[in-house]
Amino acid sequence: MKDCLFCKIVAKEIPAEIVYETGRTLAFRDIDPKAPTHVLVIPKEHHADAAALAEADDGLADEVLKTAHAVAVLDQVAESGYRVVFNTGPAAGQTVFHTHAHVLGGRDLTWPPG
Ligand code: D5M
Repeated sequence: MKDCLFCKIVAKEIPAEIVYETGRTLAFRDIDPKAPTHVLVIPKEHHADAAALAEADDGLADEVLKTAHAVAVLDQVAESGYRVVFNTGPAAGQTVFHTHAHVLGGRDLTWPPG
């Protein structure tokens, strides 16, 4: 999608530190990490938010979650525990409207998040 930051990362028009990739998903390190592991997992296809991704109803949301787990294994945080977060909508803090799962780990995470 034109003018979408994460579509530009998929198209390799903007650089990113890619850590894992499947046919339909891409995982790259967050530019402003909030934990030792902070990776964003996106569907390569543009969906504005998690609700739109769920609506796609073709297994893509499953693939995003599987990629999130693969990232946690790669970064060696799967055993100790990690968090997967989809900020959905402005009040939840979503700033980039190409849906993305934040994969956070490598430190003790507090609950509830702010
Ligand atoms: O999360 C949007 C996230 O996207 C936020 O944590 C920063 C990150 N971000 C923004 N630009 C980039 C680039 N260019 N590379 C990597 N990460 C980036 P949200 O849930 O929408 O607030």
